[in-house]
Amino acid sequence: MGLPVEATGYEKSTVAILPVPWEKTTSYMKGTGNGPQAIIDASHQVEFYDAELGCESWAPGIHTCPAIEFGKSDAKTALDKVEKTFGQLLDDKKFPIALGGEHTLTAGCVAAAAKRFRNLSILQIDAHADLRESYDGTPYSHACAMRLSLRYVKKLVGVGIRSVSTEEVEFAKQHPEITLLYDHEIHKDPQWIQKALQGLTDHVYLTVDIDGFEPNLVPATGTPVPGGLSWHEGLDLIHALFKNKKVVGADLVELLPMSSSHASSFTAANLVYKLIGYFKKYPKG
Ligand SMILES: [Mn+2]
Repeated sequence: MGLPVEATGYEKSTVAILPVPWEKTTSYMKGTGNGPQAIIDASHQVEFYDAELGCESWAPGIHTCPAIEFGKSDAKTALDKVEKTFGQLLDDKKFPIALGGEHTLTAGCVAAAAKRFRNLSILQIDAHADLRESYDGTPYSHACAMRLSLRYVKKLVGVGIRSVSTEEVEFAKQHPEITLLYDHEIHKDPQWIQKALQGLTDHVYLTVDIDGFEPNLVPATGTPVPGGLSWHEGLDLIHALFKNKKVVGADLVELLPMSSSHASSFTAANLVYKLIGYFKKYPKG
């Protein structure tokens, strides 16, 4: 954000931004590995003062970690790296926010969080259910992100879902720990935020696939789908989440920077700052 340098040190900062430029299995448009840097670049234009919260949310500091380097790692090794790095941030009592990269990386963050917070659940904002057992011949596809993450958690709530296979719908039906709030339903249901919260435990990991939002708001993503959450619907949900639950960590994934859509990167950067603002507003032991 171009914060004063004394507000970016690791020790003092309560929030840690972790760039995770992992991209291996993107199926449609490529380039999500450039997402973290684009969000960081755009963050320099984000205003410190948050008009909704009536304060500046950065104090006492936000630390940006070096990007994880994957080299020629396979997916399993990559997830182990993500788990180790994210886990260290949790051990140091930071509120970690991973920037992707493709959705697969969530499984590494969730593995780390679940080992430290028993009874963890996931709130997923996404156009896709990501519940496939395997896709394009690999269980480590972005299309399998939640299926992988379910190994570690008790409950999962997916919101904004509007692109889903028969296999995934059947899988979700057979698993009562999964709540899918379909996009076509939430727009007619004034209770949708309540329903999302009801499906979660007290400790929550938040994963935001940027394609959960409307593609006219964020066109710069690999697999855009019509429909989705508006900016304010998304913020209302996330605000209610931080107010009512302890959010232990978060990620924002699947931004695919495009020079034709710099608004997308800026939206993502603003969203990350909103997460930080809500986190600060509702401190929980
Ligand atoms: Mn996804």
